[in-house]
Amino acid sequence: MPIYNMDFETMPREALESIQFSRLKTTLERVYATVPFYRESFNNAGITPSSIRNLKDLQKIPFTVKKDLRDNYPYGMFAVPMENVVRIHASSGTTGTPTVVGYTKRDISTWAELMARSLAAGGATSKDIVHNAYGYGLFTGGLGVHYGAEKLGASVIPVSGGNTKRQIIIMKDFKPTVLTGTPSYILHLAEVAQEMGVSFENLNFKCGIFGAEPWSEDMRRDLESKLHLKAIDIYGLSEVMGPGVSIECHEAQKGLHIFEDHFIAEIINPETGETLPYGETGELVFTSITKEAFPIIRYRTRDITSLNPEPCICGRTHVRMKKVSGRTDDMLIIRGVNVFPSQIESVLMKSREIQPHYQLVVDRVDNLDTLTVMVEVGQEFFSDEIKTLQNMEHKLSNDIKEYLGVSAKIKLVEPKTIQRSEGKAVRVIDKRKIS
Ligand code: DLL
Repeated sequence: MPIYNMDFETMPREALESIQFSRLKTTLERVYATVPFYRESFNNAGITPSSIRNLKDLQKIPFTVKKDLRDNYPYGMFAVPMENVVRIHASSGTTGTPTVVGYTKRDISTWAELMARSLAAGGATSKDIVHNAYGYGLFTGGLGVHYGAEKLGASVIPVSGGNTKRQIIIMKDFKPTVLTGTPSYILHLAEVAQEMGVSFENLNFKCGIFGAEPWSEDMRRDLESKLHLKAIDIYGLSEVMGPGVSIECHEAQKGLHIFEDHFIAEIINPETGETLPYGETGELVFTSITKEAFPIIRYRTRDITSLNPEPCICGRTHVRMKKVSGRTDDMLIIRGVNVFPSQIESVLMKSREIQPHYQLVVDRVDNLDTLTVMVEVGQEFFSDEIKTLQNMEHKLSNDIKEYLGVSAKIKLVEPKTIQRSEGKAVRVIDKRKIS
């Protein structure tokens, strides 16, 4: 599959870094002149844009965190007058004030280019028909993929999330070849297709471009075998742009290439804020270097990953980030042991009796943290034999203890008990936070 933007995506490191530095300087000068938050934060650190003399100097600049965006709600972080803003997106705001982001015409065009690059990297071409099941609206998934697919010259079906039975009929009749959506919603689509007697084997998909939430390698294998397609991981976040910040190439599927001519990535130690070398795992931090309406400087994503600068067999030179295992704020600490929901997912999915629908309930009983894993068992295994189910629960609990070192109570539940998602799945219910 051709690389969409050969010049930039395969640029030698030295040339890439020189472009990064000049774009960074321009961005820093702009935010210093136009965004009071950045001017104040630079002043407090005793720096001005001219103190940044090379890429490493970026580390002198203070971080930006989600709270800063909330404090400047809704438009305080915008670097252009509203008359130049042509689009607004926002996070769902389930955990507080939503974060609001804006785009100029040029930002929308850059985003479309990066999404066209992404779709091409995932295996799509102008001949493809894209069934886009990411939600359209304030969430960046739907429109992000949409504009990128059009830019690539593909045909987009803007189905959005939900209305699942109708989606299956569309898949049969319109014969789309590329599927996009969150892994948890796609799993639901597969389930409904099966109920309707439709086999993905008889549909026309060749690849799926899935992201917006963590999903394990085991989930990837499950989706690939159920859907008969190649499942590609795409990453992004509204604060930095939306989908299309990084993507796996279909050739290697080994890490997600970050579009470094638009974003500078760093990995930091989340406790100390110190920048870590390539290969080490920590929190991902992004600086945007081409955005006009909503530039972002050293934004702490809370996503946990590592960076790999080695050249890739696909020819792209941009650094790759490892599949995101989870967020610092999703990490569960159960009696002192750190565990991500995606690690539990991996263990569960090794059992053939288990369906990939689960929810983790964390509580505190007598001052001790407890973890209960509610997971669905396949219809064929859901017998009335209490003993069989108890044995299964016992085995899964042992597996979790053995692989992850954490004690968990397993509760096998009937098929279709766990609520299905139309967007991002809710994996954790933390009762400690509720009470
Ligand atoms: O989820 C943008 C997006 C849309 C990405 C469609 C990919 C596909 P937000 O709603 O702002 O934006 O959520 C961003 O979602 O910080 C990660 O925690 C998580 N996330 C996104 N992609 C992945 C992924 C969109 N591939 C937050 N793997 C990010 C794991 C992901 N987590």
